Amino acid sequence: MTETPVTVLGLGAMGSALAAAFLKAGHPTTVWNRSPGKDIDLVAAGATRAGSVREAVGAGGLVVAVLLDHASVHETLDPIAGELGGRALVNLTSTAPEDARELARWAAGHGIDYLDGGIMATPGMIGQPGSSILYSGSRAVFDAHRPALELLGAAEYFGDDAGLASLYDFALLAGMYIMFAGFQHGAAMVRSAGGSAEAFGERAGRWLSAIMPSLTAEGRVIDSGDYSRPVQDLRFTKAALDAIVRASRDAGVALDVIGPVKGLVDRQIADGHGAQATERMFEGLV
Ligand code: FVH
Repeated sequence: MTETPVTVLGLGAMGSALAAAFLKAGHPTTVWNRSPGKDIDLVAAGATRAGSVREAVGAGGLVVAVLLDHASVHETLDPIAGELGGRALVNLTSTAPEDARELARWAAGHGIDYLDGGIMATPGMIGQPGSSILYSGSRAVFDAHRPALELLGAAEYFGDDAGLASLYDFALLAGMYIMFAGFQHGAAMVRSAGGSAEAFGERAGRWLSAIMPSLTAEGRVIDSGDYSRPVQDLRFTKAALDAIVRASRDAGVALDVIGPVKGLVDRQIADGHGAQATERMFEGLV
């Protein structure tokens, strides 16, 4: 077998999916998990079980960590940092950008070549179209192991600042969570009239898909900093949001989601920007 050996540390839902993808493509794959029992299917499929982290990284090749959080990465790797010196480490554990940068400094201090990653996929999507993983940190690790990384999902490199991948990851997730909260607000309004959330989900999905392409143009306005030629000005948006807030109240729906959005618009208007483009809400966030 000529494929690079890979060690996967952490066999939760995501680590197991990643290890399965490496195995399927013929990479000799060594697996380790803190608690026993999660490697049974992988070992049956050809993975090598490691009894300790030291034994796992001793297998050589690329080391991929997919643990719960930043603290668990240190807890797992600190005792064997010496063994990782001169090796490539890809950390796909979700960590805040500053935590990723701290790990990159820690790795550099031990001579470890460190690449951080943010997974834009659920375990079931790994290796399927639609899965993508954002990387930053060591360009050398990214280039050397790109074929293996592409097995998991489309691989994109953001730069040598190790915090960039998680910055983009969390920026995308922030948008996703706020969009889901917006959907739930709408579903609560619809329920007040006996409508089902499932049917509303189908309708909302179509509506959101139709308007999403406008995000690029919205971003262009924000980047320009010129809000003087509004397609929709803040006064217009305020009238719409005031009506939505009134309708929400009447429907008995809490204002926790829509209230802060209205607050951003109200603040811009109070500052005298009512005739400017609605995109100016952005300025209240930075
Ligand atoms: N699952 C998903 O959809 C998301 C997609 C986007 C990226 N995330 C991140 O991936 C990391 C792992 O997620 P996961 O889904 O595999 O998570 P779990 O199934 O909960 O498994 C967690 C593993 O971490 C091990 N672990 C926890 N604490 C420690 C520790 N102190 N020392 C060593 N290992 C630890 C845990 O081991 P055990 O509980 O089975 O012994 C699991 O292997 C995560 O950052 C997501 O945010 C996934």
